[in-house]
Amino acid sequence: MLKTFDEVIERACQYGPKRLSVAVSQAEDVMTAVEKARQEGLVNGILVGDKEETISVCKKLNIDTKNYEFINQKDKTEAARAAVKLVSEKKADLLMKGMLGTARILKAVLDKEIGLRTQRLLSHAYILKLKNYDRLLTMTDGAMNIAPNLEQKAQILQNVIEFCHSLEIKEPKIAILAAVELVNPNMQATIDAACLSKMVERGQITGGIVDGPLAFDNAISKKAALHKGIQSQVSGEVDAVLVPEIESGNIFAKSLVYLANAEPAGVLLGTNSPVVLVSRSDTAISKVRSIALGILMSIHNNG
Ligand code: COD
Repeated sequence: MLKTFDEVIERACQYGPKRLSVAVSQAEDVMTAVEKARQEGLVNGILVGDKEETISVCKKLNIDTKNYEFINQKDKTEAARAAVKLVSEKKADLLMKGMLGTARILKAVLDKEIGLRTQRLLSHAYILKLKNYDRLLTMTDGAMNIAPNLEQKAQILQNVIEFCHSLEIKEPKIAILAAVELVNPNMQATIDAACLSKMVERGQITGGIVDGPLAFDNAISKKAALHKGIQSQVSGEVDAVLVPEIESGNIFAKSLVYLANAEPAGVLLGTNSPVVLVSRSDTAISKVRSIALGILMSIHNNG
Protein backbone atom coordinates (compact mmCIF):
# COMPACT_ATOMS: atom_id res chain seq x y z
CA MET A 1 0.00 0.00 0.00
CA LEU A 2 1.46 3.35 -1.05
CA LYS A 3 0.92 5.74 1.85
CA THR A 4 2.69 8.92 0.77
CA PHE A 5 3.30 10.87 -2.40
CA ASP A 6 7.03 10.15 -2.13
CA GLU A 7 6.21 6.44 -2.33
CA VAL A 8 3.88 7.11 -5.29
CA ILE A 9 6.59 9.02 -7.17
CA GLU A 10 9.22 6.40 -6.36
CA ARG A 11 6.99 3.60 -7.66
CA ALA A 12 5.94 5.57 -10.79
CA CYS A 13 9.61 6.22 -11.60
CA GLN A 14 10.04 2.46 -11.98
CA TYR A 15 7.64 2.56 -14.93
CA GLY A 16 8.72 5.82 -16.57
CA PRO A 17 9.28 7.66 -18.72
CA LYS A 18 5.78 7.73 -20.20
CA ARG A 19 4.64 10.00 -23.03
CA LEU A 20 2.70 12.95 -21.58
CA SER A 21 0.42 15.04 -23.77
CA VAL A 22 0.01 18.53 -22.28
CA ALA A 23 -3.11 20.46 -23.25
CA VAL A 24 -2.28 24.20 -23.42
CA SER A 25 1.32 24.26 -22.30
CA GLN A 26 2.13 27.99 -22.35
CA ALA A 27 2.24 28.68 -18.61
CA GLU A 28 5.09 28.81 -16.13
CA ASP A 29 3.39 26.61 -13.51
CA VAL A 30 2.61 23.99 -16.16
CA MET A 31 6.10 23.92 -17.65
CA THR A 32 7.78 23.94 -14.23
CA ALA A 33 5.83 20.79 -13.36
CA VAL A 34 6.36 19.06 -16.70
CA GLU A 35 10.11 19.76 -16.59
CA LYS A 36 10.33 18.51 -13.00
CA ALA A 37 8.48 15.32 -13.99
CA ARG A 38 10.84 14.92 -16.96
CA GLN A 39 13.90 15.36 -14.76
CA GLU A 40 12.52 12.75 -12.34
CA GLY A 41 12.35 10.34 -15.29
CA LEU A 42 8.55 10.14 -15.13
CA VAL A 43 7.65 11.54 -18.56
CA ASN A 44 8.65 12.91 -21.92
CA GLY A 45 6.37 15.78 -22.83
CA ILE A 46 4.49 16.63 -26.01
CA LEU A 47 3.55 20.27 -25.60
CA VAL A 48 0.30 21.23 -27.33
CA GLY A 49 -0.51 24.92 -27.34
CA ASP A 50 0.90 28.24 -28.48
CA LYS A 51 4.41 27.17 -29.51
CA GLU A 52 5.92 30.65 -29.50
CA GLU A 53 4.59 31.42 -26.03
CA THR A 54 5.58 27.98 -24.70
CA ILE A 55 9.14 28.48 -25.99
CA SER A 56 9.34 31.88 -24.35
CA VAL A 57 8.10 30.36 -21.05
CA CYS A 58 10.76 27.63 -21.40
CA LYS A 59 13.48 30.24 -22.00
CA LYS A 60 12.42 32.17 -18.93
CA LEU A 61 12.59 28.98 -16.86
CA ASN A 62 15.88 27.80 -18.42
CA ILE A 63 14.20 24.72 -19.85
CA ASP A 64 15.95 23.13 -22.82
CA THR A 65 13.31 22.96 -25.58
CA LYS A 66 15.28 20.21 -27.35
CA ASN A 67 13.88 17.79 -24.78
CA TYR A 68 10.33 18.42 -25.99
CA GLU A 69 8.07 17.86 -28.95
CA PHE A 70 5.78 20.77 -29.87
CA ILE A 71 2.38 20.91 -31.53
CA ASN A 72 1.41 24.47 -32.36
CA GLN A 73 -2.25 25.28 -31.69
CA LYS A 74 -3.14 28.74 -30.41
CA ASP A 75 -6.85 28.14 -29.87
CA LYS A 76 -7.37 26.54 -26.43
CA THR A 77 -10.37 24.40 -27.38
CA GLU A 78 -8.51 23.07 -30.42
CA ALA A 79 -5.35 22.55 -28.36
CA ALA A 80 -7.36 20.53 -25.83
CA ARG A 81 -8.80 18.41 -28.63
CA ALA A 82 -5.40 17.88 -30.26
CA ALA A 83 -3.86 16.87 -26.91
CA VAL A 84 -6.69 14.42 -26.25
CA LYS A 85 -6.37 12.99 -29.76
CA LEU A 86 -2.69 12.21 -29.20
CA VAL A 87 -3.75 9.97 -26.33
CA SER A 88 -6.71 8.35 -28.07
CA GLU A 89 -4.44 7.62 -31.06
CA LYS A 90 -1.90 6.07 -28.66
CA LYS A 91 0.77 8.62 -29.58
CA ALA A 92 0.86 9.56 -25.89
CA ASP A 93 0.20 7.53 -22.74
CA LEU A 94 -1.42 10.15 -20.55
CA LEU A 95 -3.02 13.57 -20.74
CA MET A 96 -2.44 16.59 -18.52
CA LYS A 97 -4.60 19.68 -18.23
CA GLY A 98 -2.49 22.79 -18.73
CA MET A 99 -3.62 26.42 -18.76
CA LEU A 100 -7.32 26.05 -19.54
CA GLY A 101 -10.60 25.67 -17.67
CA THR A 102 -11.71 22.28 -16.35
CA ALA A 103 -14.98 22.20 -18.29
CA ARG A 104 -13.15 22.82 -21.60
CA ILE A 105 -10.80 19.87 -21.20
CA LEU A 106 -13.59 17.65 -19.86
CA LYS A 107 -15.63 18.35 -22.99
CA ALA A 108 -12.70 17.25 -25.19
CA VAL A 109 -12.20 14.11 -23.06
CA LEU A 110 -15.94 13.35 -23.38
CA ASP A 111 -16.01 13.85 -27.16
CA LYS A 112 -17.60 10.79 -28.76
CA GLU A 113 -15.10 10.63 -31.64
CA ILE A 114 -11.74 11.73 -30.31
CA GLY A 115 -12.31 11.46 -26.56
CA LEU A 116 -11.19 9.00 -23.92
CA ARG A 117 -14.58 7.65 -22.90
CA THR A 118 -15.29 4.07 -21.97
CA GLN A 119 -18.57 2.40 -21.02
CA ARG A 120 -18.00 3.90 -17.57
CA LEU A 121 -19.12 7.17 -16.08
CA LEU A 122 -16.12 9.44 -15.82
CA SER A 123 -15.42 10.90 -12.39
CA HIS A 124 -12.79 12.98 -10.64
CA ALA A 125 -10.70 12.14 -7.59
CA TYR A 126 -8.74 14.48 -5.35
CA ILE A 127 -5.95 12.72 -3.51
CA LEU A 128 -4.86 14.45 -0.32
CA LYS A 129 -1.94 13.93 2.06
CA LEU A 130 -2.68 15.28 5.50
CA LYS A 131 -0.16 15.72 8.28
CA ASN A 132 -2.30 13.97 10.88
CA TYR A 133 -3.60 11.04 8.82
CA ASP A 134 -1.54 7.91 8.24
CA ARG A 135 -2.33 7.40 4.56
CA LEU A 136 -3.39 9.19 1.41
CA LEU A 137 -7.05 10.22 1.52
CA THR A 138 -8.92 10.14 -1.77
CA MET A 139 -12.13 12.13 -2.20
CA THR A 140 -14.59 11.80 -5.05
CA ASP A 141 -16.29 13.57 -6.85
CA GLY A 142 -15.67 17.22 -6.20
CA ALA A 143 -14.90 18.33 -9.74
CA MET A 144 -16.82 16.54 -12.49
CA ASN A 145 -20.23 15.05 -11.76
CA ILE A 146 -22.39 17.86 -10.48
CA ALA A 147 -25.28 16.08 -8.73
CA PRO A 148 -24.93 12.34 -9.29
CA ASN A 149 -27.93 10.04 -8.81
CA LEU A 150 -27.64 6.62 -7.18
CA GLU A 151 -26.72 4.85 -10.40
CA GLN A 152 -23.99 7.40 -11.09
CA LYS A 153 -22.73 7.23 -7.49
CA ALA A 154 -22.41 3.45 -7.88
CA GLN A 155 -20.12 4.00 -10.85
CA ILE A 156 -18.17 6.74 -9.06
CA LEU A 157 -17.71 4.29 -6.18
CA GLN A 158 -16.50 1.48 -8.45
CA ASN A 159 -14.10 3.93 -10.15
CA VAL A 160 -12.56 5.02 -6.86
CA ILE A 161 -12.23 1.45 -5.59
CA GLU A 162 -10.25 0.58 -8.71
CA PHE A 163 -8.17 3.73 -8.37
CA CYS A 164 -7.25 2.66 -4.82
CA HIS A 165 -6.08 -0.67 -6.24
CA SER A 166 -3.51 1.26 -8.27
CA LEU A 167 -2.22 2.61 -4.93
CA GLU A 168 -1.66 -1.08 -4.11
CA ILE A 169 -4.48 -1.16 -1.57
CA LYS A 170 -5.97 -4.66 -1.94
CA GLU A 171 -9.30 -3.98 -0.26
CA PRO A 172 -9.73 -0.24 0.08
CA LYS A 173 -11.97 1.09 2.82
CA ILE A 174 -14.46 3.63 1.58
CA ALA A 175 -16.88 5.81 3.56
CA ILE A 176 -20.00 7.18 1.90
CA LEU A 177 -20.36 10.57 3.51
CA ALA A 178 -23.52 12.28 4.66
CA ALA A 179 -24.40 14.64 7.51
CA VAL A 180 -25.55 11.82 9.82
CA GLU A 181 -25.16 8.05 10.27
CA LEU A 182 -28.81 7.13 10.31
CA VAL A 183 -30.95 6.94 7.20
CA ASN A 184 -33.12 10.01 7.15
CA PRO A 185 -35.81 9.93 4.44
CA ASN A 186 -35.46 13.72 4.14
CA MET A 187 -31.74 13.48 3.37
CA GLN A 188 -31.20 11.90 -0.03
CA ALA A 189 -27.45 11.47 0.64
CA THR A 190 -28.22 9.07 3.53
CA ILE A 191 -30.60 6.99 1.40
CA ASP A 192 -28.07 6.77 -1.44
CA ALA A 193 -25.29 5.86 1.01
CA ALA A 194 -27.34 3.04 2.53
CA CYS A 195 -28.21 1.71 -0.94
CA LEU A 196 -24.55 1.81 -2.01
CA SER A 197 -23.53 -0.13 1.09
CA LYS A 198 -26.18 -2.73 0.28
CA MET A 199 -25.04 -2.88 -3.36
CA VAL A 200 -21.53 -3.71 -2.11
CA GLU A 201 -22.93 -6.37 0.24
CA ARG A 202 -24.77 -7.96 -2.70
CA GLY A 203 -21.74 -7.89 -5.01
CA GLN A 204 -23.09 -5.21 -7.36
CA ILE A 205 -20.00 -3.13 -6.60
CA THR A 206 -16.80 -5.06 -5.89
CA GLY A 207 -13.24 -4.77 -4.67
CA GLY A 208 -13.58 -2.71 -1.51
CA ILE A 209 -15.02 -2.49 1.98
CA VAL A 210 -17.70 0.18 2.01
CA ASP A 211 -19.83 1.74 4.75
CA GLY A 212 -22.32 4.58 4.85
CA PRO A 213 -23.97 6.77 5.65
CA LEU A 214 -21.22 8.13 7.86
CA ALA A 215 -20.63 11.69 8.97
CA PHE A 216 -17.06 12.77 8.33
CA ASP A 217 -15.96 12.65 12.00
CA ASN A 218 -17.07 9.03 12.34
CA ALA A 219 -15.50 8.11 9.03
CA ILE A 220 -12.10 9.57 9.78
CA SER A 221 -11.88 8.81 13.52
CA LYS A 222 -12.51 5.44 15.15
CA LYS A 223 -12.67 7.21 18.52
CA ALA A 224 -15.46 9.52 17.34
CA ALA A 225 -17.37 6.56 15.91
CA LEU A 226 -17.06 4.48 19.09
CA HIS A 227 -18.07 7.48 21.19
CA LYS A 228 -21.32 7.51 19.21
CA GLY A 229 -21.72 3.73 19.47
CA ILE A 230 -21.02 3.20 15.77
CA GLN A 231 -19.26 -0.02 14.79
CA SER A 232 -17.83 0.31 11.32
CA GLN A 233 -15.15 -1.62 9.47
CA VAL A 234 -13.95 1.56 7.81
CA SER A 235 -13.90 4.10 10.66
CA GLY A 236 -10.47 5.60 11.26
CA GLU A 237 -8.95 3.69 8.33
CA VAL A 238 -10.69 5.17 5.30
CA ASP A 239 -8.71 5.23 2.07
CA ALA A 240 -11.40 7.15 0.23
CA VAL A 241 -14.60 9.08 0.84
CA LEU A 242 -17.49 9.50 -1.56
CA VAL A 243 -19.26 12.85 -1.16
CA PRO A 244 -22.90 13.58 -2.07
CA GLU A 245 -22.29 16.20 -4.77
CA ILE A 246 -19.74 18.50 -6.37
CA GLU A 247 -20.09 21.40 -3.93
CA SER A 248 -19.47 19.43 -0.74
CA GLY A 249 -16.52 17.65 -2.36
CA ASN A 250 -14.96 20.77 -3.79
CA ILE A 251 -15.29 22.66 -0.50
CA PHE A 252 -13.99 19.60 1.43
CA ALA A 253 -10.79 19.38 -0.63
CA LYS A 254 -10.09 23.11 -0.80
CA SER A 255 -10.72 23.56 2.94
CA LEU A 256 -8.15 20.89 3.71
CA VAL A 257 -5.64 22.39 1.27
CA TYR A 258 -6.00 25.99 2.41
CA LEU A 259 -6.69 25.55 6.12
CA ALA A 260 -4.89 22.31 6.97
CA ASN A 261 -2.00 22.45 4.46
CA ALA A 262 -3.10 19.23 2.80
CA GLU A 263 -1.02 18.33 -0.26
CA PRO A 264 -3.38 17.71 -3.20
CA ALA A 265 -3.29 15.79 -6.46
CA GLY A 266 -6.06 15.19 -8.97
CA VAL A 267 -6.94 12.63 -11.64
CA LEU A 268 -9.90 11.61 -13.77
CA LEU A 269 -11.26 8.09 -13.36
CA GLY A 270 -13.14 5.86 -15.79
CA THR A 271 -11.25 6.99 -18.91
CA ASN A 272 -9.40 4.59 -21.19
CA SER A 273 -6.09 6.40 -20.52
CA PRO A 274 -5.05 8.44 -17.48
CA VAL A 275 -5.98 12.11 -17.32
CA VAL A 276 -4.15 14.34 -14.88
CA LEU A 277 -6.56 17.08 -13.89
CA VAL A 278 -4.82 19.61 -11.74
CA SER A 279 -5.97 23.05 -10.63
CA ARG A 280 -4.19 26.06 -12.03
CA SER A 281 -3.50 27.10 -8.44
CA ASP A 282 -1.83 23.75 -7.58
CA THR A 283 1.93 23.93 -7.02
CA ALA A 284 4.38 22.33 -9.45
CA ILE A 285 5.10 19.48 -7.05
CA SER A 286 1.37 18.84 -6.69
CA LYS A 287 1.15 18.54 -10.49
CA VAL A 288 4.12 16.13 -10.50
CA ARG A 289 2.34 13.98 -7.91
CA SER A 290 -0.74 13.87 -10.12
CA ILE A 291 1.40 12.80 -13.08
CA ALA A 292 2.92 10.02 -10.96
CA LEU A 293 -0.57 8.84 -9.99
CA GLY A 294 -1.55 8.84 -13.68
CA ILE A 295 1.41 6.57 -14.42
CA LEU A 296 0.38 4.11 -11.70
CA MET A 297 -3.15 4.11 -13.12
CA SER A 298 -1.84 3.29 -16.58
CA ILE A 299 0.09 0.35 -15.11
CA HIS A 300 -3.02 -0.96 -13.35
CA ASN A 301 -5.14 -0.42 -16.47
CA ASN A 302 -7.71 1.76 -14.75
CA GLY A 303 -7.19 4.90 -16.64
N1 COD B 1 -19.07 10.44 -17.78
C1 COD B 1 -19.32 9.94 -19.01
N2 COD B 1 -20.02 10.63 -19.93
C2 COD B 1 -20.49 11.85 -19.59
C3 COD B 1 -20.25 12.43 -18.32
C4 COD B 1 -19.52 11.66 -17.39
N3 COD B 1 -19.23 12.10 -16.18
N4 COD B 1 -20.82 13.67 -18.30
C5 COD B 1 -21.40 13.85 -19.50
N5 COD B 1 -21.19 12.75 -20.27
C6 COD B 1 -21.60 12.54 -21.66
C7 COD B 1 -23.09 12.60 -21.82
O1 COD B 1 -23.65 11.32 -21.70
C8 COD B 1 -23.22 13.13 -23.25
O2 COD B 1 -23.08 12.08 -24.17
C9 COD B 1 -22.02 14.03 -23.40
O3 COD B 1 -21.07 13.61 -22.43
C10 COD B 1 -22.35 15.49 -23.15
O4 COD B 1 -23.13 15.53 -21.95
P1 COD B 1 -23.59 16.90 -21.28
O5 COD B 1 -24.23 17.75 -22.32
O6 COD B 1 -24.33 16.61 -20.02
O7 COD B 1 -22.20 17.41 -20.86
P2 COD B 1 -21.56 18.81 -20.96
O8 COD B 1 -20.50 18.75 -22.01
O9 COD B 1 -22.55 19.92 -21.01
O10 COD B 1 -20.90 18.86 -19.49
C11 COD B 1 -20.05 17.87 -19.02
C12 COD B 1 -19.19 18.55 -17.96
C13 COD B 1 -18.29 17.52 -17.36
C14 COD B 1 -18.37 19.65 -18.63
C15 COD B 1 -20.15 19.13 -16.86
O11 COD B 1 -20.74 18.09 -16.18
C16 COD B 1 -19.47 20.08 -15.93
O12 COD B 1 -19.35 21.28 -16.23
N6 COD B 1 -19.01 19.60 -14.75
C17 COD B 1 -18.39 20.43 -13.75
C18 COD B 1 -17.02 20.86 -14.18
C19 COD B 1 -16.47 21.95 -13.28
O13 COD B 1 -16.73 23.11 -13.49
N7 COD B 1 -15.73 21.56 -12.27
C20 COD B 1 -15.16 22.41 -11.32
C21 COD B 1 -13.72 22.04 -11.17
S1 COD B 1 -12.81 22.86 -9.98
